[in-house]
Amino acid sequence: MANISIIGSEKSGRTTLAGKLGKKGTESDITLYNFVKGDSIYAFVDSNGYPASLKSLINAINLSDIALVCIPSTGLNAQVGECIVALDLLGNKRGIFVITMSDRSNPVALSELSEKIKAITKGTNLEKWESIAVSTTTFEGIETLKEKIFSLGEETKKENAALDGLPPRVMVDHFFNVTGIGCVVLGVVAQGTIKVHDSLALFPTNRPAEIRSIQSNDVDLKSAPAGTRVGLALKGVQSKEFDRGYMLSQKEETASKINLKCRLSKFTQPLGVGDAVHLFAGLQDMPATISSITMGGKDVTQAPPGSECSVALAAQKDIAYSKSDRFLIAQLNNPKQRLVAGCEVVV
Ligand SMILES: Nc1nc2c(ncn2[C@@H]2O[C@H](COP(=O)(O)OP(=O)(O)OP(=O)(O)O)[C@@H](O)[C@H]2O)c(=O)[nH]1
Ligand SMILES: [Mg+2]
Repeated sequence: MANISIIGSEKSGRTTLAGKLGKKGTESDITLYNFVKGDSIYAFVDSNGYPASLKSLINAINLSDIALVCIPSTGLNAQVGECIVALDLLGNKRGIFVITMSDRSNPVALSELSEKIKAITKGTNLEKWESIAVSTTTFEGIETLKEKIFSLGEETKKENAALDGLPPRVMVDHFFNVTGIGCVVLGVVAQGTIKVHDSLALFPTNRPAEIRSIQSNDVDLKSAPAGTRVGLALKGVQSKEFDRGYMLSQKEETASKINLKCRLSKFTQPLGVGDAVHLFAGLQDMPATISSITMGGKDVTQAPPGSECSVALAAQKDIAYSKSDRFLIAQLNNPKQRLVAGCEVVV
């Protein structure tokens, strides 16, 4: 199983590409497309709410191990920049730059664009990512792209296998009531292996829930390892108790006041004490206020772009998280550059 986000700028051919790579499933501000190859399932997540919704982008990235960044053959733009900053601040992802609509360009312009991509990603986590030019009308590059996705998929499978033995955690992205079954949630096993009859709890509310049944791509399973996109029927909770990003697990940290170690984007405005920001934690997101900032052990009122600092922050609701989770701080009203910082939790 591999989870792959399809992100990139507006009208860059994301949805058309998703439709060529898989079969459409659940649809909201993120839309799922599935493809089965032998015993491997590839779940694509189209960030169709982006760029209007930053949440759609961040959720698609956080739900996947591999990102396809779509860049139209006409060239780079601010939205591609924002996607690159998001991936860099979240770190540790694999991915491919997909130069879309290659039929509207020519080989010289396409190779110039892939050089430009190399130049702007230099020094980021994405500097080694390949660029592949594709067209969904002539099918140029589609097979090459698929082969590359399969090989990255094999790498992530191995990486996820190393997480199978950890305590189970499921990130929930959709939840609803099914007549005759009850509460059904969709999501990804972030770590560990879940089993039918597991007694877990829903966080941040700490409500007990038992796994009644597990499905992946409409097939019933007895257990599901890390990295599997699952549908779960649950006992003991109702779908209305859920919110996007709630975690099913044995134990999560839950707090609304959090200390974060932050790396500010080079392209952001300074971050100041008292600033109203938007916090992304896994698939959860909420308004928050910066309570204090320290740099090099000293209290400061502002942290400049590109700097590292520690931030104490008060969120509007409880957040469920674990030590290994990455957070993002954003300014949703900044038209130019919404992403402010990538953060790790200080425990
Ligand atoms: N010529 C050509 N047109 C394409 C290709 N891929 C997509 N298009 C067209 O480009 C337009 C945008 O494609 P979409 O797939 O909707 O792009 P998107 O990024 O999902 O767009 P939004 O979600 O609306 O931002 C559509 O009219 C497509 O038919 C391609 O490879 N070649
Ligand atoms: Mg679309």
